[in-house]
Amino acid sequence: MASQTTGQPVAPSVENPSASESVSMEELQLAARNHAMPLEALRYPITPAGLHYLLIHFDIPAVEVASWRLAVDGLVERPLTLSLEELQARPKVTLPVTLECAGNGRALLTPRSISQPWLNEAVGTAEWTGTPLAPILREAGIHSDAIEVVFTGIDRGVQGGEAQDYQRSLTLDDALRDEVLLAYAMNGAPLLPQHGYPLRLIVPGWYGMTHVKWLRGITLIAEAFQGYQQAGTYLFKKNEDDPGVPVTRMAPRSLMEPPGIPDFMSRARVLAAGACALAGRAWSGQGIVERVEISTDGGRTWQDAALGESPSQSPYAWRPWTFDWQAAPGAYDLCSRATDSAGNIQPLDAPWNVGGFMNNAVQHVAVTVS
Ligand SMILES: Nc1nc2c(c(=O)[nH]1)N[C@H]1C(S)=C(S)[C@@H](COP(=O)(O)O)O[C@H]1N2
Ligand SMILES: [Mo]
Repeated sequence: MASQTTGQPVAPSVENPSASESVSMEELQLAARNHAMPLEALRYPITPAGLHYLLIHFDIPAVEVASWRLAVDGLVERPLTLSLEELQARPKVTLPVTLECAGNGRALLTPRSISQPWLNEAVGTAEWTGTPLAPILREAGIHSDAIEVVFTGIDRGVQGGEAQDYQRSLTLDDALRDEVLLAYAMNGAPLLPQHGYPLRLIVPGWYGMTHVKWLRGITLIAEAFQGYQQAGTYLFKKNEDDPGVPVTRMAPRSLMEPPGIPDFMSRARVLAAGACALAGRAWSGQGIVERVEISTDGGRTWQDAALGESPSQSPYAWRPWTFDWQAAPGAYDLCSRATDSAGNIQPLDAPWNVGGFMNNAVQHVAVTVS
């Protein structure tokens, strides 16, 4: 068990973006459609579907499952057309997977990149059930010229001035990994309309944009895909002239279930003095989380938390952590930070970038103990 902390009381830091530049009505419009996971839902190892975060670029499409088909085409020997029933009759896998939006933490970077203004909570873990992708690609017969696989959703819209279907690609090697699934169920029930009914891609370990919802097409191609969601965004750019590096796997992050009770407007926490069991979850797509540390003084000093097992011991789902805190009266800035098996550690400040991606800086939870 973690030892008792004696951190000095410090002024709580505030995460509320009202401290910086105002959020626009357009950002509010996006934020009202695309909700985060309320932090208290960190108590559930598997996030109830209605509490899982949501990100929908365009509209949730209407789908008639009787006429819906998945097409597998492009550089294949035998193009396939599969109904939902045919996909469900194939080998079935259920896997807990943590999904996080690549823009999680965007609104906490200064200056703020203008898009969905996430704080820290664009995350969720679900049990996804589906059929592995690789055997389907192999059945279709992969042409020797194929180097990428493009996944196309039914949804359509305009972004960056371009009318488009929502499309993302993977290299053939990434697409053929065993854990990549075509999922038709979430937490044991058919996908909800907002989560991609009837079928979505699940690419464990990768940021959210990769997991194409409302999937209708899988196309093998001989060149690097240049669609907007691949080549026009999801690039980590240090400045506007930087060609950028593609955003792929999730950087390590941990979150704390806020203790005590919240203030309605600021969401700062109020807590009675005494023993307080802090808890949260941590994940990484670049390795396994091997360590979580807690700070009660805004990241000046750290102590180890106790780590538990991920749901069903899935290497692709978050791990729970706990920390026994003896809370003395005062003001605290509680933080947690994760380290993964690849040696990545959450920073106190993540590097600014044009799109506001991959901000895995430690969370600050302002607490007043009385
Ligand atoms: N077809 C389609 N797939 C999509 C998106 C989308 O807008 N259209 N959004 C992506 C993004 S950016 C994220 S973060 C995840 C969110 O998945 P969720 O809403 O099920 O949590 O879906 C991804 N898949
Ligand atoms: Mo996202």
